Amino acid sequence: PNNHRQHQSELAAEKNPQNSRALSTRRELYERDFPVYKQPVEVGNFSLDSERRFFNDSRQMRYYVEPDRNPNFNLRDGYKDRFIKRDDSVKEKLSHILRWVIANRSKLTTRMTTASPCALDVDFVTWRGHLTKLLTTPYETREGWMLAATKFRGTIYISEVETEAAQRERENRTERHEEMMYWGYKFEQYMCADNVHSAPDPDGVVNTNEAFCTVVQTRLADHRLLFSGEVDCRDKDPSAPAPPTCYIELKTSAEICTPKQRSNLHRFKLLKWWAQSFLPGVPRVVAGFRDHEGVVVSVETFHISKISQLIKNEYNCWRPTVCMNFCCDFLSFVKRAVTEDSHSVVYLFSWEPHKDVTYSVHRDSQYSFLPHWFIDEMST
Ligand code: 0WD
Ligand code: CA
Repeated sequence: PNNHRQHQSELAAEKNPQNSRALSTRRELYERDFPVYKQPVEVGNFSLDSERRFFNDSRQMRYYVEPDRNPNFNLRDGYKDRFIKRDDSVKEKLSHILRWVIANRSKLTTRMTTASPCALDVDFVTWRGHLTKLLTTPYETREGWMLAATKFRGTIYISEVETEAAQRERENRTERHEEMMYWGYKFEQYMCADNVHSAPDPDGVVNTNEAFCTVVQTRLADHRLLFSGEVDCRDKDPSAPAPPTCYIELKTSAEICTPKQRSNLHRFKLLKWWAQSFLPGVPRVVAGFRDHEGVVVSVETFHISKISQLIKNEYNCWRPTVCMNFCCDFLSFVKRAVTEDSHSVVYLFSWEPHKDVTYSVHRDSQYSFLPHWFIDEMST
């Protein structure tokens, strides 16, 4: 009987995209004008140190250092002896953002009353990475996702839940894959200095617990968003524009030797790079292209605002408007579904490629993710 009901609801979704229990991810449905996306404003930032401790400041900010035209960065250096890896089995959920919210609550509220503690002036609080996944969903064919949503004092908090497939993948990574994950962080070390006047230190230790995160506020159509994202570095010129415009995202990618490889970069990687940096208003991605031995042989800058032009000539390519309209419609879907305002109720949104987004409701379950200290603090 369960199967039967699910089949019925899929049929309904097919006929009626407004079906209240399911949301289609078919690209054709999101081919319309680009929605309003306000220029993101940095409202704060925070740092996580080598032991993953939170600081409400920019102590982990790093500065971009222009590399040689033909660098020779060996990304394998230090993997065995100068690498401290964050324990990614520890699920931090939204905790760092929530600590930032508590420390900066007055910046996020206008409706001050003495009678009751005021609500935040935003509809959604989440990680930038979760929004990136939403933007790329209409084009994703391999990995599904699960997002938990809780409405608390008028604001909807969205936190990822690791899927079983993602957990299996994390627990069964090959040694080669583990090492290649290190390469991205090693590239950052070759490209970034700790101070405006210092040079990168490739002899140092790579510690992936350390992070600098921006917190931005913006609006997508009628959704007021507050999210945080990790930032690799900033332009060291003191006259550079204010954050987030001075920020630079760093990437590594396999060296491009054929037109087919360039086309694949445009069709698949630039989608992810664009979505991730467009959201917080980071204007540039600097990519290091490496050979199979992990040596960076060239560096190229991609301007986020020029990416839609760059991909126009690719056959059957992704479109920014589809990404943004899907995200917008998903957030509307969440607002319609998440009706009960309670810290202990989770609406769990799930998606698998080639299926609709659906959700289930969980009370006082393993999925509840707002910590007690946050609920207590926001209740005073
Ligand atoms: O627990 C989780 N499931 C997640 C935790 C998922 C996503 C993020 N996070 C947390 C971590 O605390 C991390 O410090 O968010 C922070 C980064 O947030 P984000 O900016 O929203 O995430 P995303 O845009 O996916 O990644 C940005 C960078 C990555 O750079 P690349 O160039 O590879 O996209 O953050 C790093 C990585 O360097 N990163 C992470 N660092 C620690 N834990 C994680 C993670 N789970 N995911 C990405
Ligand atoms: Ca990066």
